[in-house]
Amino acid sequence: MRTTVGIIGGGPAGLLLARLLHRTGIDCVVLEARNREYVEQRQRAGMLEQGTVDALRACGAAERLEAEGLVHQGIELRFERERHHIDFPALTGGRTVTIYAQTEIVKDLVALQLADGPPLLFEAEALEIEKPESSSPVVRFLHEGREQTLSCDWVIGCDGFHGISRDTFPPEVGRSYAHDYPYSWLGILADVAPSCDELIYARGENGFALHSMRSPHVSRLYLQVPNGTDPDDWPDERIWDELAARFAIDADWTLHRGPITAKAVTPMRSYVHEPMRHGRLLLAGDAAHIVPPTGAKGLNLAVSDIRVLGRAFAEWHRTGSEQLLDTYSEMCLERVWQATRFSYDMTKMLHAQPDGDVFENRLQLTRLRRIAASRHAAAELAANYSGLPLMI
Ligand code: RFL
Ligand code: PHB
Repeated sequence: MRTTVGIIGGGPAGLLLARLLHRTGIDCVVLEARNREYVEQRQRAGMLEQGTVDALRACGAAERLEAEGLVHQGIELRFERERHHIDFPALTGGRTVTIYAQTEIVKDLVALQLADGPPLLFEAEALEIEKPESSSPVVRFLHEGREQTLSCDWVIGCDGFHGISRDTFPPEVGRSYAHDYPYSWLGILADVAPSCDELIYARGENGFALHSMRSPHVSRLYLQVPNGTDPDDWPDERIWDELAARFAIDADWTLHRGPITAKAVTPMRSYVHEPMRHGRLLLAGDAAHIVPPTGAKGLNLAVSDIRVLGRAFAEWHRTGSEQLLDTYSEMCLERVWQATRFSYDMTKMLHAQPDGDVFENRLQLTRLRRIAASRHAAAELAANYSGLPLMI
C-alpha cells in the first residue's frame, strides 16, 4: 500500500487529523490496532475547551456535540466544607467549556471516516517504522493475519502513550521529561443524574474528589486513591460513602447515589518528549506527552497538536513549503509545557499528600484560599482551564 500520510492510531488525534487531511485533499491511511467497538467504548476524557469544540465544528464533526454537549460557565472548587464558583465567562472575556465524552467524539469521527473518508483499518497494528529519516518512510503492520507495508511521504504517530512511534526516535535525538505522582484516580460511571450543574473539584480532608458528568442522566466521578489500588477493594457503598465525605459542605447539598456501571483505576503521570519530529515522523497527542487528568488537558492538547499539523499540511499541499512542518514541534511544545505546568499545579494543589506532610497540606489550602479571594488568581486558573489561545 502507498499513501501520502500514514497515520498510526485511531484515537481522537489520528481520526481528527484524517478528517482535516481529507478536507484538504491529501490522501492518508489510518492504522488502528484495536477493533471499532473497543475504541468507541474506551472511557476517558469529558471536558472540552472552546478551541476543541471549534476545531470539531470546523471539520463538520460537531453535529451531535452541538445537540448533546453540555456548555458549562465555570467550575466549583470545594475545600474546608465551603464551595467557591469560578466564573469563566466573567474572568476570561466570555469563554466557556463543554462536557461531551471522548467516546462520543471518537464515534462521530469514526462514522464520518467510514462514510466518506480515507481508509481506516481496525485491527491493524503497526510493528515498526522504517527509514523515518528518508523521504519515503515505511510502516510495517499486521492486518488480517499477515504482515503488510504502507509506504508514505510522512508518518504521523498518534498511537498514544504506549504506542511504537516515540520509540522509533534514536536515543540521541530525543529527550524526555517525566514526573510520577504518589496517587491514582478511581473513576466510576453511574446511572444517576449529576448532583451538580458544574464540575466540582473537591479537596476533602482524606483527599481529592471530582464530580463530572456524561449526560443529564449519567454521572462520572473520581476519587484519589493510593497507587496500586485494586478496584475490587472498593465496593459500591464504600465509593459513595467516601465521595460523600469528600464533597461534604456545611450548606444543604446531597450527593445522589445510583448503580455504578464502570470502575477503573488510573495512575497519574506527566511526560513530555522533545522534539516531536524526527525526519518525516511527527508525533501528536499522548504519543508525545501526557498530563494528569486534574487539569482536563490531555484530549485538548491532542486536538491542539492536530490543528497545528492540519494547517502545516494544508500549507505544504498548497505551496510545497515545509516551513510550518519544520516549526511544528516548537509551535506545539510551548503550549504543551504550559498545560503540563497547569496540570501539575492543579494536581498538587488538590490532592492530599500521602505522607501527611502538614506543611504542604497547609500550603495547598492557602493556594485555594487565594483563588477564592482574588479575582486575579481566579482569572489565571480560568484562563488556563478554559484553554490558552492557539496562535495559528
Ligand atoms: P489515544 O486516545 O490513546 O489513542 C491512541 C490510539 O492508538 C492506538 N495504537 C495503535 N494503533 C496501531 N498500531 C499501534 N502499534 C498502536 N499502538 C496504539 C490505540 O489503540 C489508540 O486507539 O491517544 P490520542 O489520540 O493522542 O488522544 C489522547 C486522549 O485520549 C487523552 O489525552 C485523554 O483521554 C486524557 N484525558 C482527558 N483529557 C482531556 O482533555 N479532558 C479530560 O477531561 C480528560 N480526562 C483523560 C481524562 C484520560 C484519562 N485516562 C484514563 C488516562 C480522564 C481519564 C481518567
Ligand atoms: C471527565 O469528565 O472525565 C473529566 C473532567 C474533568 C477532568 C477530568 C476528567 O479534569
